[in-house]
Amino acid sequence: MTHTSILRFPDGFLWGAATAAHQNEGGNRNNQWAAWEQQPGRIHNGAVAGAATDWWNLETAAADFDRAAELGLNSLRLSVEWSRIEPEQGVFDQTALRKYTEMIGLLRARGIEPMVTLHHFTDPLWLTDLGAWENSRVEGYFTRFVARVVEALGDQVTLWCTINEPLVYAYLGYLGGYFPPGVNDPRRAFNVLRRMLLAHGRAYRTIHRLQGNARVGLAHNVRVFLPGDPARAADRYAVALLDRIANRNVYDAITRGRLNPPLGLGQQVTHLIDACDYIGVNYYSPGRAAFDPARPGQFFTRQFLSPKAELSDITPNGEAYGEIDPHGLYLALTQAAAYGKPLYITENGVPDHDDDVRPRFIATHLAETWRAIRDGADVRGFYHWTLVDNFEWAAAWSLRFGLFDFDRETQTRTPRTSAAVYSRIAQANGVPVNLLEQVAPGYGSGLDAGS
Ligand code: IFM
Repeated sequence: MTHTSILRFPDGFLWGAATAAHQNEGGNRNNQWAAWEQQPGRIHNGAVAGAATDWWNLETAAADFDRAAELGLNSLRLSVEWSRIEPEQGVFDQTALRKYTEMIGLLRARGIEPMVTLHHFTDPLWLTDLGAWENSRVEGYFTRFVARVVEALGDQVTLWCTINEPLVYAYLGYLGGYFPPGVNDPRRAFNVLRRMLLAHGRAYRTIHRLQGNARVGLAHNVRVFLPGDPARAADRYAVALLDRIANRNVYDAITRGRLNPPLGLGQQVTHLIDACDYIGVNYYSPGRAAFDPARPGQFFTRQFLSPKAELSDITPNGEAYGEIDPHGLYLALTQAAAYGKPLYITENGVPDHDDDVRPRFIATHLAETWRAIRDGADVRGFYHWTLVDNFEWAAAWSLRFGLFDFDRETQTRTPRTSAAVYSRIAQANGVPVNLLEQVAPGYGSGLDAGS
């Protein structure tokens, strides 16, 4: 492998950044997160999303889209805010829909293909009052909303992501109590997750009914589990079990239509069979797992961070956000690829306030992506989380994921070194080996890159 060589990606590959409405728009007051932010003790330092990165002001959004275009990005993942579009049950706000049409137009005008997420953690308050995703009618409510969005934006959007990280929504909200509604009840968590997957299937069918050339998937937060002690059979069992619950159950649902325990009894749901055109992989870090007989509530498993691993920034609960392990992305991609669908890496990134890890993080995760493509995974795009530091839910502004540093007081954006690194990769449609060598010395050895 020479230093002029490149880990080349397929033609037409989408190089993007991922964002979300509540984390970027500002001024969202009619959803359950805005309400949650008002409750003492819920959000780090009592912070709120507030003006966020001010994207509801289209001039600010346009300036950030310019930044993305200047980096050489040809795609951007963003979400639409249900509570703006349907502020009251059954009442649709045409002004909000028009504004999203304009926002998407700003992307298109810059040669940036939008990937639009239809649900990214936030629910309108009217839905919260009705029990949110525990209400048996939620599939119908969601599908009606989705149809309105597709009718309004369908001229400009064909790449859709129905729901972002249903597992995170269900488990952090109904198992950990870390997200609203702050419940801790496994039965309710599984019920919510099942309804989200069913709603995904309905949304998939609805979008295709309205738009023949749509490409529809969901974004799954993949947890790659590694055994605490690989030599211990019980730890390997813990890994297999958690992998089934956290990953395979979701893939089985949206490709084979199967609802496996604890989501169901293995029944096949017709509208979920083959209900995705791609699988969206959100990968951040792997999880270590060990068998633990003292934890029946956690399926007799314990998850932990390895003291030997490299760790990312610390979250407000005092633990690192996660381990840094690029090879985990390779494992995530090859596992998902086995379901026979194209893949998009709908999120990958790292909280790293001083940007000393991110340049290497980006280059090595993309080297592993290249390796997965070489080994047969049909990966079509990569979305770095995120463009500009944004509101990181319960951790608020304490975790910084952006290619651009963001000063909340002044709304100033400053490019980080990692923005230049990602830009070089996007513009080259691949990872230049000399860049990889520069940011991650030695990482490329053993890769057969060609020139
Ligand atoms: O900020 C979140 C995003 O909303 C969903 N995926 C993980 C990101 C970083 O934690």
